[in-house]
Amino acid sequence: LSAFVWADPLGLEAQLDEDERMLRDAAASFAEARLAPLARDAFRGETSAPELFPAMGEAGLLGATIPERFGGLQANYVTYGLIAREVERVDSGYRSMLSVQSSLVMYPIHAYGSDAQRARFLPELAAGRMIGCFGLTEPDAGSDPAGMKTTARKTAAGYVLNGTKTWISNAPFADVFVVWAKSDAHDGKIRGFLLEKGMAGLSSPKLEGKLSLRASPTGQIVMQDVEVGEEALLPGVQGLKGPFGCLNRARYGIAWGVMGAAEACWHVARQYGLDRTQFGRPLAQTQLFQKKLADMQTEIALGLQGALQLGRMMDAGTASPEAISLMKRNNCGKALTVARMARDMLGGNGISDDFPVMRHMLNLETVNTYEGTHDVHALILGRAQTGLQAFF
Ligand code: TGC
Ligand code: FAD
Repeated sequence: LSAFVWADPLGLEAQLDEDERMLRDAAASFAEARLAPLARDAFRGETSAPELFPAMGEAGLLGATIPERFGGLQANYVTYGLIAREVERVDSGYRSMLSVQSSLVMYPIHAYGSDAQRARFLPELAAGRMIGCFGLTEPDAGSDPAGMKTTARKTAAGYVLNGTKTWISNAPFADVFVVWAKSDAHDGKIRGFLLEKGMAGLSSPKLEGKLSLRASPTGQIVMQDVEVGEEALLPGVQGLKGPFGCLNRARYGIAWGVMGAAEACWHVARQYGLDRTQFGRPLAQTQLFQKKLADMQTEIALGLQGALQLGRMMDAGTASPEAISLMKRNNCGKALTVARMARDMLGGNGISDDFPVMRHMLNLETVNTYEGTHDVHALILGRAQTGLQAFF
């Protein structure tokens, strides 16, 4: 048998190929050099940093799975997950900025867009010269997006959009808005539209007062008689499977990302326990402390293995939406538990932003809620194994 590697007990590293390791290392260097120095103050000040998009673009982190001819890396889904893990190791808000751009804006334009839409938007979004956001949630339609009220009314020249989207990541500084609306020209079915900053009747006010994900600006998308031409419609999809096709990719990335945040908390707690002495011995030499470390190590090792297997299935085309729900739900819940444990293990210092654990813990409250809440994913899995619908 081999020697035990405490930080990688199930040998994740050896299951990656050379390209995956190389792109992961590049993302880790970027996150450490460019994001880590900003994270604490960004959380404290709730500051927006649109300039991070061109920096992420230059580092090749935006639209990793998009073909090279549109500015992407043409990398596999495992690589996309590894990038999310490295960025979220620093802060979930930065991963949010990245995954909205990649999975919720570039993916639908690539998968459902016209040639003209792809050519116009994808290279700009990949370079971070344009910032995108994704508007599905509304004040009265969160877990149940089928209840949305936003409408697209057909006109001779195109459509007129009316409605309000809320809790929209990147909205306050977005240039491109992927908006989902019920279209009267398509039997009331949900269709996707690409709106652009500056259109008459379109605004995106910032939501203030978030106690979570403060490095990632969140806003509304308010549409009052926004007129668009036919070229704004995403032609390739209709119905809820349009937005859900995007969510599948983003939820998958989150399953990796939250493990990065959890690893950061675990490593900090371990080091803290080695450095701090109480009752004449390091905290790390007490049984309760070691049990917590073992629990963290176990959940993270299992969560990473699950994420990797799901990534291999994504790349092979065998992943199901339910398998994605399983890993998104499990890894968010486990990451939150790890972060709460780490917060406790640091004692009073656990609540200080001199350490990242409480920031991660607060961020993970959002990540456990968005992209389908923990309980909504339980209902998706419950329905899939019983055949019984328990949503309503
Ligand atoms: P249901 O009857 O289940 O499905 C309606 C249609 O949609 C299709 N579908 C999917 N297609 C692909 N992938 C999936 N995961 C899909 N889930 C459903 C389905 O096949 C059907 O298609 P068709 O052609 O037969 O009509 O719909 P329902 O209304 O019963 O849905 C219930 C439920 C709970 C599954 C769903 O609404 C849900 O997942 N709710 C959660 C909402 C959510 O995740 N919102 C996310 C908003 S975006 C966000 O949070 C971004 S945060 C980003 C960041 O900052 O990182
Ligand atoms: P609700 O749906 O009202 O749920 C409230 C509670 O009820 C939850 O605990 C839920 O699990 C529970 N619940 C709901 N239905 C049931 C049921 N049938 N049975 C049992 N329990 C149920 N959305 C976007 O479209 N784009 C974005 O970019 C985006 N970014 C976000 C960023 C942040 C910081 C946050 C906080 C949210 C973001 N969201 C975004 C919205 C997010 O997806 C929603 O908040 C989420 O889907 C939950 O919807 P809700 O907040 O309306 O909660």
